[in-house]
Amino acid sequence: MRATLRQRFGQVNTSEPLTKLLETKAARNFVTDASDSSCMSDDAVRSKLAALEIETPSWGYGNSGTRFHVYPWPGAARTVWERIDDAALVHRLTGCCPSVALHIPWDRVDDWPALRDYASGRGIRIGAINPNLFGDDAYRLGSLCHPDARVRAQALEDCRECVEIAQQVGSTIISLWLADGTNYPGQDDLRDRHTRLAAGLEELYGLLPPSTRLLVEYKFFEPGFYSTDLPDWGTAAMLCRHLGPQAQVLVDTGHHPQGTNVEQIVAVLLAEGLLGGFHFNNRKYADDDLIVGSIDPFELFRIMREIAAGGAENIAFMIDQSHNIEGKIDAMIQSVMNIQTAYAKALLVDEKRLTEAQLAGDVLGGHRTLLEAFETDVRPLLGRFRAQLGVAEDPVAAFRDGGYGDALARDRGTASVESAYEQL
Ligand code: RM4
Ligand code: MN
Ligand code: MN
Repeated sequence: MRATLRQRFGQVNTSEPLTKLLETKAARNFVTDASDSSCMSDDAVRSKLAALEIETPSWGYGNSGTRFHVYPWPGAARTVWERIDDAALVHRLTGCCPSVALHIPWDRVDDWPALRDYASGRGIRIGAINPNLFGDDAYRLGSLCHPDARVRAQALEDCRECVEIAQQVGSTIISLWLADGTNYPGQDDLRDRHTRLAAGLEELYGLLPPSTRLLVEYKFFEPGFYSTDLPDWGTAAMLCRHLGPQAQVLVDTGHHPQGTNVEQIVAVLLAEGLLGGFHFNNRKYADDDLIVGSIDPFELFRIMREIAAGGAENIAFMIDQSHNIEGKIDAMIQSVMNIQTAYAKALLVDEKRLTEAQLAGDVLGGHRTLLEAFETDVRPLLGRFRAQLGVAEDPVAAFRDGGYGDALARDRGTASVESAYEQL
């Protein structure tokens, strides 16, 4: 059983001895070119980049806003069909975003095979299915952790529907974020909530077909301001380990307290076989959902460096972003490009020199080795990579100069939107 899952998922939730990972690390990193440089060759970097598929979120293409106001963007997608069109356009322009994540019920349709065919007719597929367990009045006090068993049953039913949808659209990922939490000490029993959560996740896990993974997302606050039932990676990892190999942790880069060392979380989850995927975005203060790498490109580099060192196989690279004051499509493309830039730099780390510095206790030497890769101008390399894919060197410019925005604004008009996500 374990061997089959390992083949299917690559690195899976396992307690295999970590010494094994040390051996594979050495093999993975010292890809040398003919000149015997210990950096990865240009060809090798480009083939790693070609293997990096980035999933974009349907909810990033509609109008969204803060709790203060929604500023509608001319031509923003109004329906799930238009959101798929936009995701397909991003894939056409970047060559590396072949799937789109859906949020249920925001993206609900009557005929799922028709939606799957619509997506494939546009050159993409449907990716992670995200059950939305916060958009119903019943969920005021939580979903899987709600004190009332009837609401917990409703939440599980919503999850069951998502598992069925995933099967119908050919998706193998259920990506679960719970808005569950409390606002005040004494509002509910924290230990009981944890027990309810574990029980609910166990039931959900039991519904998964063998080929499907459950990615468990954590977030330290919001909408709960006192406690969140899945507040951190440790809780998520503990629950995933308890559930079994089809459960892995999803790291949303905006879901940590200030100053958290996110790349260390990534490193540890990778080492433990528990890293299932990412929701990329950037933040300054809270869960800001800004363009990936816009505030802290060095953090993005450090995260991608752990991926470059640990292996990207079977990790779901997804964007979770919303655009409140900017256009949707070019912002999404910019995020994709920023991830690729960070990954290309990360792949250029001179691993041999780095290891030597680390073993010699050369603190500054190790640090400078990382900085050297971060400071490398990878634009020419990315230009060559994109030429090879047959897309423009600067896909954002291609979108802006290609008249796409004007055409969409003409066809779709400007919606009048009252509240954020409910009316994507
Ligand atoms: C949450 C979390 C989820 C996303 C919702 C909209 O903060 O990041 O992944 O689906 O927002
Ligand atoms: Mn997220
Ligand atoms: Mn979030």
